[in-house]
Amino acid sequence: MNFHVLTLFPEMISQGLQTSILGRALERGTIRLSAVNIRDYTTNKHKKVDDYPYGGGAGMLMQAQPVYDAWKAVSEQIRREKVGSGNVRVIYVTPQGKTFHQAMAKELAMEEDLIFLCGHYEGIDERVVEEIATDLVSIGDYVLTGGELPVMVMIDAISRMVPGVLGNEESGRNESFGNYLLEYPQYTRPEIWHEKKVPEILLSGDHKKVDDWRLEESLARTRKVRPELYEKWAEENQEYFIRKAKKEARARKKEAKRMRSGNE
Ligand code: 6GU
Repeated sequence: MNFHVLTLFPEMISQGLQTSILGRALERGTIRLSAVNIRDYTTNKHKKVDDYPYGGGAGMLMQAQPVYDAWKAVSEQIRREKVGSGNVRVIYVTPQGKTFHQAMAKELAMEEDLIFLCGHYEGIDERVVEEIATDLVSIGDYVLTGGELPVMVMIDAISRMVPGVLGNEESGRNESFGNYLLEYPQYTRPEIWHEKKVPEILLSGDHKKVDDWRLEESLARTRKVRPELYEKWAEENQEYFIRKAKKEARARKKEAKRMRSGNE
């Protein structure tokens, strides 16, 4: 996966993503990252890239020319290095976009190249956005000073869906949102900490019981904190509730039988 980021602050992107798991993926070449400085493409002799908005209003806007030329240079470079690759998606990160989510990360992880465009100041001249952006994406309902942090968030989420980035292939799948559920609580050594003991069942070695316990914890957590996610899961997993009801009925029957035999 090749990430290309058009930004006024390239060092923020390259420094922000070279640590830990993504740092290792970058070293290995599982993902590649190039942060392109939009300012390098301005034709203005003072290197200016912004100007006042027509119609007035607060702040400055990024001008179309440097953004367009930076995009063009990157697109041409991608085309030169690839054989017959189709149009590369250009993701403009903006609070005006659709909200980013896990399924989007998974889908974008299937692309060979992705171009991200970071706005700054009050945004970018609409005409260049219309011309080059294929997707408008936000990371949530709050306003940030620029698109760099959102881009790093998206690149992180997308990268961990790229095969080979996570050491343990399992951890990409079996986790929050992959199946609408929040993850269950986890514990590591020591067994007792601040007088709190690790739940007994996790020490039992009974994998079936551990899995059941974890699912119950996930469900309880999700239902409490994210009821809308819980409802979605419940809708798609009705057989789980049927199985559970049957199991409980069996347990009641067994208990009743035990009580009867005890009374005899
Ligand atoms: Cl993508 N950009 C900015 N500037 N602010 C945001 C955002 C993006 N997503 C949420 N807030």
